[in-house]
Amino acid sequence: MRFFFFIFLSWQVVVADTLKIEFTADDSFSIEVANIGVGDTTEWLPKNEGHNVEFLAGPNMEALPENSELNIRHTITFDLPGVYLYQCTPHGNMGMLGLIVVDNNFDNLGKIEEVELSRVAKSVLQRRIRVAKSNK
Ligand SMILES: [Cu+2]
Repeated sequence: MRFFFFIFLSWQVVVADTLKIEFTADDSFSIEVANIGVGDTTEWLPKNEGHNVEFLAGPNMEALPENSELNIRHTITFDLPGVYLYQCTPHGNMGMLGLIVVDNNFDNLGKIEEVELSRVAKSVLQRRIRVAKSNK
């Protein structure tokens, strides 16, 4: 389900979305690649146990979004355009990772591809990147 918040700025209307992503029973995120806009929020829901959200890279490497503890609801609002890579800490090596692309901005893709990952996770990441680009 999506919630819309309307903000009226003199003559234009900005719509901020909340995207809900669940931890699935088969150790994955229900939405693996999310293309969102600046100011949109992503909310991870602990529908299944044993998972969390850990950010590995983003457009500002000095200030990545917060990680979450296991089994809790987690909400992040994305104000900076770019690509964000996150994983589930216990299952990242098995490829439980996701991408958030804010504003279709791929400027920091090089940094994303430099993140050290297991072989499985690396190939999963390459698939996610292809999907992200095709969603553009
Ligand atoms: Cu997990």
